[in-house]
Amino acid sequence: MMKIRLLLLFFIFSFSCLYAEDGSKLWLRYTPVSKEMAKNRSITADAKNPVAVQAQHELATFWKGQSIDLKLDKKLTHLKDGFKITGHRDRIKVTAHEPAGLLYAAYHLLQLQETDQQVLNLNVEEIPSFNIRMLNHWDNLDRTVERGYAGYSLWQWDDLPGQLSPRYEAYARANASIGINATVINNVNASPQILSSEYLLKLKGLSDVFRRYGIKVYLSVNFSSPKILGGTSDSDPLNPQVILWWKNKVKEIYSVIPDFGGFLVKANSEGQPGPQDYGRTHAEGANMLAAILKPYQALVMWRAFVYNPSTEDRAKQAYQEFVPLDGQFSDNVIIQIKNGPIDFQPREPFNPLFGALKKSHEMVEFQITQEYLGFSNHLVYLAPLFQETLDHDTYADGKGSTVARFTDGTLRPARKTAIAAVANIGDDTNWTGHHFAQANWYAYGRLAWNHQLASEQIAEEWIAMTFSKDKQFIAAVKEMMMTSREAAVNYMMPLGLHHIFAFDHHYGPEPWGDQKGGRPDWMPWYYHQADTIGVGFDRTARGSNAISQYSPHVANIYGDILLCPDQYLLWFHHVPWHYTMKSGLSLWDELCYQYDLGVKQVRDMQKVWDRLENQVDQQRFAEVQSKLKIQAKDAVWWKDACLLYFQTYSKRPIPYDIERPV
Ligand code: GCW
Repeated sequence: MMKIRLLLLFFIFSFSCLYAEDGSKLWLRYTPVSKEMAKNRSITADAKNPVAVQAQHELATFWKGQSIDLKLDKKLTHLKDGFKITGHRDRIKVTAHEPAGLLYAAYHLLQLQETDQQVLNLNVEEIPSFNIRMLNHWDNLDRTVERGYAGYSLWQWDDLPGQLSPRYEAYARANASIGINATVINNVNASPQILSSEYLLKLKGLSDVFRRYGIKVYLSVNFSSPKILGGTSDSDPLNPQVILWWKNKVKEIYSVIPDFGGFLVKANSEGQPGPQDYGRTHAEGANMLAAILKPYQALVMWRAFVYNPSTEDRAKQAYQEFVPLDGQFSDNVIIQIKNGPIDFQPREPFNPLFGALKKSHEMVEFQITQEYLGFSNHLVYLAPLFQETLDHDTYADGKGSTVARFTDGTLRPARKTAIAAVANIGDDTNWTGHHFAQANWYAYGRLAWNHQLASEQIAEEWIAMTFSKDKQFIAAVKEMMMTSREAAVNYMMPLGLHHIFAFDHHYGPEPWGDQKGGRPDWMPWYYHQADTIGVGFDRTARGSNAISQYSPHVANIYGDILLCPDQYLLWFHHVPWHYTMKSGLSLWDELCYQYDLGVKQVRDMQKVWDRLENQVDQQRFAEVQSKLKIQAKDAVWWKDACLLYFQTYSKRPIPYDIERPV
């Protein structure tokens, strides 16, 4: 009797484990092939490299076809770390130039299988858009994560290198499955300690795991490390002792991590040290590190996120600092530029540095973690935002000079091209806090691999692999995801409003915020400039003239109130409350309707999700449902707070047909 009871308990336990849908598996839910099927197959690889072996292992475990032959071909340099697949389901040939290409091909095949696509007469050639497809972790050594909303850092520094959490491998595998091949482990507000011998050994523990998945480790470095860690008299990049310290440090890094990727540097930005502390330029600072890293074929990613409290428009400052240095950076330096000129807002026009730097390598930095998008409480699918930036036409080299083509090597040939995004990953069971935030990690990887992919397609793939292959289910969830970014813009800051977030934490609205004695460029009024006449930041020639940093074609459009798209109107113009918009409504009424629309869109998202209850496992259904409730509440909060505040200036009534402020 006892035995039967135990057996029963065991079954119940195994069953609940099998069906526990806590989101930990991400989009990797392949089911292993049966023993029977595994017997008669041939999955061969001509390479013994651990990455190739990993590819073979994935296919051997999950691929339901008959035979696959994985081959490396050193002649196919044009493939980079991409791949070629020919054949049909039961007889497939995969060729790659790099072992990682075989691994990406394996995941490509598994994705086709998992999304029920035909695997007949395959003739696929995939070449990634960027050489380096990178995640930036803003993880601190005490395991807090700056702007992280999914728990503590994944990196368990106290246990490393002796103990390796199984999540390191799961993390690497998830990244490899979407083509991510580089990771910056630590916060750009970097602790010098990361370069200590003790931490380098811990890092070796991580990099040994990541290497099997084709992922290179990079570090954010603090520019004052020589002085703080090495005891040099200063950290002046031209001081021979400082240079020697960095040389020895880099040598030490390579002695433990032979394929180390390079450094990411936030210098002279938001209080971080940098070359300017010693009267040197960003170029002098970057080149010093670049020269030391060059023999190792490593790179310096030098961030252009710089601004200081001054009378100058913050949106103009990065351009002002970096354009005069154009041509001075070494060829293994890449300038890492945030997608917009302010700071990861729900919507920004593109950063004018793209295209303006003619002789420097440049790369985009996105933010996957939702610092300005409701943390991990709001469902906001970010592929449309990423795509919007990549597709922006800068016109810097004439029509078709998109941000993507400037950074992928097409318009500015580069030794290495790259793209980065700030990760949204933490030690939460489901990795990202919100189940749907997993889609943003996924989408970033897919776009970094191929910036021409459509957001819709990426959403379809992700939904099918993460939730269900049911066509109607996919269509409904996709629609919800595709509206979500516009919804967030509408209920937070429509029509080009920006940075009206609560001070410091950036969660809710605080357009009235005015921290006495605080930095003026961190105060919301600086950005919306509401007064009794109107609202918006005048960046035309009458105002800050930020418009002049764009190519004439773009400047003419954004600078002309009649031509400027509504979505950027208040970014570039101070517009009277009574101004007649393209819709025929006054600016004030339009603003009210946009806020109201945002709320309605979230309510619609709730309805869509509620209708899908029977098609989603109970746990994920309930967790997403409760997050959507928070989002709907927050949307109302945003609408009411912003409208009631702006109304103190507009002195106009809120139209009768929108939901009354509560
Ligand atoms: O947006 C700001 C964030 C800071 C961040 C900084 C940056 C890492 O509020 O938390 O610091 O950007 O990108 O350096």
